[in-house]
Amino acid sequence: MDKWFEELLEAEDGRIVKIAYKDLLASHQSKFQKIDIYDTVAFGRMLVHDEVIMLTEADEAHYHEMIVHVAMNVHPNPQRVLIIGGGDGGTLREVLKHKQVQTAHLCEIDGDVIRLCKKYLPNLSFSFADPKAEIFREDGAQFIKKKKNFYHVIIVDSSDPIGPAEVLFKEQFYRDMFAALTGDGIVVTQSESFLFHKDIIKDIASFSRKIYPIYFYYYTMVPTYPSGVIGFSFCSKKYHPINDFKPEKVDALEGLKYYSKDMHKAAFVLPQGFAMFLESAE
Ligand code: SPM
Repeated sequence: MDKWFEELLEAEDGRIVKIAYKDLLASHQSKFQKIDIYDTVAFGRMLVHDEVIMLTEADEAHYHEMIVHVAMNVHPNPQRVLIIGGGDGGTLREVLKHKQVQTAHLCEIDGDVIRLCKKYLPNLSFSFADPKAEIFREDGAQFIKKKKNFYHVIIVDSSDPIGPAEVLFKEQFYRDMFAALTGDGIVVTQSESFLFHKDIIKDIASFSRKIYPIYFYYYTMVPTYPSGVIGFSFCSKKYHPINDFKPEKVDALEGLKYYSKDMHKAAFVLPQGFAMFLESAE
């Protein structure tokens, strides 16, 4: 194993991730970011943006199932869904497993991500061909301002809060999503790791609690991310993520690798120190 990819994003904090690879299948500088796709030794194909791992085929289901199915199994009838980001297609694939979905919009700022993932990650990107899917190659922060009282569920499958995704971690964007939701809508956003990104999560929790009646943080395991875990914000106008969970909906989902009825509930159980920290965030 003589070729190694190194993710250095958090090197200043004393940690890096190294993934051995066989080949670099594609490398492209788009208008927004550098996009690389590797064939790794142990984790299948790997998508990287600006030297930060977005997904590997080995553990992408841990992320995509958990960013999607929690909200979709809490909302009683999520007919209209919006995904912001998610240009690889993994989140869209999971959304379309729900038969109630009539329209799935996906708004990805970087069309080159979609193009390359269609070619190199077919196990995720096959979802783009579904007739219920409509793809917009636009800035999600601008796209959302045009929608009012429309979506039952909005999922923000973003990269980290640097570069093109930075605006997706701001209070105004959460306010615009609130306006784009129906009266009982739910938002789920990629909200970083409770192990290493407490300040980011504290900010999101703080302004989300001012905007949404219900806010919770939950998490999943992604071994190829630097901390091994990544979390999500659950922001809801009406439905509680546990009290309004509809476990019978899980039985209809095919091909699950990580999400289950028990995992839905377990994901909201936080380590005591972080739970107290989050509770005190104002
Ligand atoms: N559809 C997959 C997109 C991945 N989105 C999340 C990427 C997060 C990568 N960084 C993890 C933590 C490092 N700060």
